[in-house]
Amino acid sequence: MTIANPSTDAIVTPKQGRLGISHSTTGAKVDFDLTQEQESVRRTAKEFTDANLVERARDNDRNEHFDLELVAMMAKQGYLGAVVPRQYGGAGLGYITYALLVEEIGRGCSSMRTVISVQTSLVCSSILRWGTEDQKLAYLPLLCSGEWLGCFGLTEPDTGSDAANQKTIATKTDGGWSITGGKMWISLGSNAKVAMIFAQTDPALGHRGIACFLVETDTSGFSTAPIHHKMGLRGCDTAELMLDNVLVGDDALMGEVGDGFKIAMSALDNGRYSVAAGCVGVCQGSLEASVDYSTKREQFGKPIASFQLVQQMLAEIKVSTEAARLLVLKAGDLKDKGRPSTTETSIAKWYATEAAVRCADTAIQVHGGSGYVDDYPVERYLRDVRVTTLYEGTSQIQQLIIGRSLTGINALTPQSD
Ligand code: COS
Repeated sequence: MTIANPSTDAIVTPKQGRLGISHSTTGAKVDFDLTQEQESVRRTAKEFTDANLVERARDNDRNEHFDLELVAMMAKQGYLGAVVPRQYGGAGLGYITYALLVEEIGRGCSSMRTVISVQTSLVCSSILRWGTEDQKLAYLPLLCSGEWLGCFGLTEPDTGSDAANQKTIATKTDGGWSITGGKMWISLGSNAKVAMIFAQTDPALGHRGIACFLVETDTSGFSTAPIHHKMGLRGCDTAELMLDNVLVGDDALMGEVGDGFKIAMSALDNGRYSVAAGCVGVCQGSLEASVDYSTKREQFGKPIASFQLVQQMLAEIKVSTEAARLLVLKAGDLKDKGRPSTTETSIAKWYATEAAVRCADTAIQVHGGSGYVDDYPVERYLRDVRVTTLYEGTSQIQQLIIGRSLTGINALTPQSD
């Protein structure tokens, strides 16, 4: 998809409007066709997903197995460094193209999609934007190739939505820092070789005292514990991180002391985008499974798809899928143009994650009793996707970001009379 604006070359002229929509020559022009590269990446990701992820997703879910072989296969496809420039070992894709591939992976397996979201959008994108040249050269090739996994250590046992309230402390030493604290609900935490660790350097400074460190997880004092019995994402590694006087050099600092909160927020602008794209995949998967099932399953002597109330459910899933996809691609267009996209990303994340929960739930309704067991993917879709309205910022946090952009009022800070 290419979305043009008046300041760039016209992609669709009024006479050429492929959708039969004519715009004035001074208005915005929208072209819903994919470029050849986008179409090719999407098709390859679809084939990869159908050939590899779909089949293994159920067993990995049943066995709570974090499938490192699949992770290596995704790395080989270039999916772990998709938006990283080639000079650092990435695939150099744009954000719209990235969303298309994340959607396909998300349709197959949200656990594997989470690997891409964390590795590519949270960790690689942050190093790319905030890292020194040495840090980029040291870590990006290892992360893009999948040789190393990375994780994002922001959330703590007592620090979720209020991300500025970091209890992990970094204390200055001679030539480096000592970090002590704990992180919670960290995707890839048990397997990561490098962790982005956010820590407070001076509590009096609030969010302006937070720093971000690239901590290699084999450093003395760093330990992890896996988290089991999750509702979904059972094929993904989720862990708790413990840091007990972990000593790192000054060269582990990313950005300046005090940049940590901005690093976290900019990382989440990218992470939320990929979560939203993956949720479009779950919507699409729910749609395909429901159409397939309802056209084959017969009741009262005819396919259940012939009943109006079933068609209504299919239509609801379809419209939610299309709307979610367009919101993701709109945010991606801004990212590709290097424009601010925080609000549009929150809009896409809020809508797409809630839509995915709704679509998966409706798909179970279409499947009836069969949808309640894992012979079909829809019950896993629902369990896997339920966390997406919680992680990387709850739906309520996205709504507050949107509300603030509309009103200029930060609902989280005390208002003066
Ligand atoms: N990119 C870069 N910088 C950003 C930013 C963004 N998207 N959003 C905010 N900032 C900066 C602001 O510019 C401000 O900078 P200054 O110190 O120079 O003024 C600073 O960060 C503080 O911003 P703000 O006042 O908006 O912070 P709030 O404390 O009001 O918090 C929310 C904002 C609630 C949006 C934030 O805490 C948040 O996203 N919380 C959810 C955390 C989350 O998603 N956790 C899940 C972790 S991963 S599972």
